[in-house]
Amino acid sequence: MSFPKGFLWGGAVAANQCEGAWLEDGKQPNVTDILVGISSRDPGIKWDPETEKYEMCLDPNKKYLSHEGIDAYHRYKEDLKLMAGMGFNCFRTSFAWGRIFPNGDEDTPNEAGLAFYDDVIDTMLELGMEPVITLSHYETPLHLVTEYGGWSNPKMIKFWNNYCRAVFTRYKGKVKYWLTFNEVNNLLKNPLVAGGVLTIDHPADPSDPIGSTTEKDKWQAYYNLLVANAETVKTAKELDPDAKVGIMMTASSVATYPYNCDPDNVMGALDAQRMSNFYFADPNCLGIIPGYVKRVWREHDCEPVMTEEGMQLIKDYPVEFISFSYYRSGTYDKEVANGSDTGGLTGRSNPYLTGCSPEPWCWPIDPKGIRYVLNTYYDRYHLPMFIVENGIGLDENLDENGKIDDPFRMEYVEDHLKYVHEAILDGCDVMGYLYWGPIDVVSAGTGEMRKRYGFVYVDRFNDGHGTLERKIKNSYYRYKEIIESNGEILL
Ligand code: BGP
Repeated sequence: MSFPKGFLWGGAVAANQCEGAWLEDGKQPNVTDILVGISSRDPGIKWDPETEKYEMCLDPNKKYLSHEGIDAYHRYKEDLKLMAGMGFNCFRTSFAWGRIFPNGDEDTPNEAGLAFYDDVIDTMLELGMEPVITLSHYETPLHLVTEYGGWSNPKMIKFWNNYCRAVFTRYKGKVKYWLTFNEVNNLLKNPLVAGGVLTIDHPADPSDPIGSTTEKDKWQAYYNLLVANAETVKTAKELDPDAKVGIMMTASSVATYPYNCDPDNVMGALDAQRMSNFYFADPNCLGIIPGYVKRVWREHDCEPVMTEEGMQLIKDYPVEFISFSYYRSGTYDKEVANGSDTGGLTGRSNPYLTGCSPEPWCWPIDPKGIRYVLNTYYDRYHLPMFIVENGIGLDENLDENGKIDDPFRMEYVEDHLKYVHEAILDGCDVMGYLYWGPIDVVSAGTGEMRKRYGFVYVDRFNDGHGTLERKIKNSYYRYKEIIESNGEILL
């Protein structure tokens, strides 16, 4: 039994990490534009005591590489051709919300933004690639953050619906797969990035906008995002019945293993899975707010304001598939504080895993974890699953012949695909596999170019210099072979 017929093979990027052109053709800043990387705790905004508002104030000593990205805004045709050259039948990118609704609260969209995406989508279709579009890959327009406080404000639901209606109407019959919010379950860990959440009304400490976010703000954003997800499904059904809407989760936290069989660690691992993962997927896949979430609300006095209408929407409009990123697993040990980064949770290092990505990132490599994630989600939700991010970031330079040989990357991919196949044999319904960053892009976490995921190299460096020339790495040919054989050559 091989990979299913019609399996979606390809890669994924995000507008904010590749397009650049951050203020071109009417686009206004989004939340990632004020951060060097999303792990930064120091956003480029400043509290103005006169207006009592946050204003954008970028640090002139920092390099915001994402502002130019890899200039995909002007080079997307060349890039998409390179992707199609690997035989991709599918490609995921995001729409920068702020290109289409620059401030987010306008009534009508920016035609220039839509015109850009018209051509991106048409080019993908001409090249035989099914577009998969993330509606917001950490791309809340900054105005919605500084003016409304982001997703803790229920007005966001209306702005979001307006945006969804505009793009679902425009791309009806062209875009079938829509992902709502990238890694939405990062909300509790990174509320500014994942939910644009900012306390704009008398923050506890205006010089620490992130630290000022309260539990109540976060949980209100949680509820509003659940309603928005459900509304997205409803709107899509109404405007384009063939379209499918999926939730997008960072699933590495599903693979949080108890460090040992101490019952505290077993329960601690379950808690970590729930509060970093299932707390979001349960409502949007099952239509219920789980008891363990309500317990937190009770015990920490942070229950959000909810309406009957909102709860009904959540119940009536579950998502149609689960998409997710998976990079690595983690462990839970009660003796060690559980941190996190873009790869997922970081606990005590797992002595059974020997490989990891190079320094300074050192993400442990656990291909079996992807089988565990797929089975766990499938047992719980019985929904089709779409792997929309998996990959490895390496520090790479051209060799003396101007080439890059990257067998390590392919070892990572092949090992993960073998366990995806195992999960398919287990009975999991897997729609496809999209490699993260098939062309080098700016890293989400640290905002650097040095961490390269691509099958295609881009000549740009951490200090911002570079010709932006694209060069094919050796892995490009191997991934092509895998796709051509529909994965058969791995089995
Ligand atoms: C995910 C994000 C991506 C991405 C990836 C790798 O969390 O959805 O945007 O970049 O992680 O992370 P990084 O770029 O920090 O290596």
